[in-house]
Amino acid sequence: MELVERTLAIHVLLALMLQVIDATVYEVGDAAGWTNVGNVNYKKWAATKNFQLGDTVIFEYNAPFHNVMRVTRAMYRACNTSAPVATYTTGNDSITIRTRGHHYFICGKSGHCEAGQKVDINVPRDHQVPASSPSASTPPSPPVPSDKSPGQPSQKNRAMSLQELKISPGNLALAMAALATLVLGSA
Ligand SMILES: [Cu+2]
Repeated sequence: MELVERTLAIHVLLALMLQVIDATVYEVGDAAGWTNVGNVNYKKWAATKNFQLGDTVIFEYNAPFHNVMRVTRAMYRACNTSAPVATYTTGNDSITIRTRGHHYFICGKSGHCEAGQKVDINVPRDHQVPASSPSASTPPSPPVPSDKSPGQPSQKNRAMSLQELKISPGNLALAMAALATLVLGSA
């Protein structure tokens, strides 16, 4: 129990850190940018990427001549520009991916989507809970000092779970005793 809690807390922290470190910025279409000229294959472009939560995609284009519309899957497939979820028009639109699954973008200018100016940014959903940490992408010296800073993450964890129990003043002494036991136990 003790070890499991601590391990879990460390894994969660590690996963959060890796997520920040791993955040990548992608220029949609690379050097070509966001355009309907030159038959840029955005499907192929996206297929070579491994999009993760926290990644940012940048759409660069000549602002009056293109835009970026976030749309549903059906609208993406049909190149339907009538009711976008969101529209970006600056010519240098930076969008950070915060949710898993498909993120469909098309150009809203007439005929552009049909000409291939559409892209599907997909962050796969089949990721496991950080319990079985990503060993492949873990840096060689991650901060996993199970001896160095004993109990720090797990104490925090416990403090939170005690708060969630909504301890009444009458039970406070009992709670403190329980906490002390847990803290001493973790040493
Ligand atoms: Cu366009």
